[in-house]
Amino acid sequence: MSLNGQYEPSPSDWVRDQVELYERTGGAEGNTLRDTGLPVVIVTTRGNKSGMIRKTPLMRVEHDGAYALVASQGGAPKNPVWYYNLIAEPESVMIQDGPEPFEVSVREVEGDERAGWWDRAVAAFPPYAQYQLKTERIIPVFVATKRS
Ligand code: F42
Repeated sequence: MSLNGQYEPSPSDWVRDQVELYERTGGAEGNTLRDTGLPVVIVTTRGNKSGMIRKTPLMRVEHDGAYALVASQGGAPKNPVWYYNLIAEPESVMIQDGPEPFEVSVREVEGDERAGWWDRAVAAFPPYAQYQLKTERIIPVFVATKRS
């Protein structure tokens, strides 16, 4: 399913501004989490209630061309709501990791597969480990693979 439609920016200014900078520069700027130097990607989903196009910066966790999307939300008790967009339409997702976005399929991973991707995620962004200690919620991990 293609992802055209009306874009609804995040209500969070810093998130909206990061998406705008990343897209305007083709990923040359706005491509790290603030001044950490740690890379981010932009994930596009469709709102599962509104149908609006949503764009969410996430830490870049890549391995062999696949990506982990970690619904950490800073270790908050509840999932970020983009989680429900991925669950609703796992085939209507795009990732931008550089100049051009590409279509991906996503699936939530469990067990050993999740554990392997969790290790990669923590290696890419160590605060994930702290976030998991902060909450009873098992932080969901999706794996995104490019759609041919
Ligand atoms: N968040 C993470 O969870 N993991 C990361 O690795 C991560 C990295 C990161 C790097 C840079 C950066 O700038 C932000 C980063 N964030 C990371 C924060 C991330 O970009 C999101 O802001 C955060 O995860 C919260 O996501 P959220 O989807 O809960 O955002 C809320 C604030 C939001 O946008 N709400 C909208 C609103 O109007 O209140 C609605 C969004 C939406 O998708 N609505 C759906 C719809 O139908 O339109 C309905 C969703 C539902 O089922 O309720």
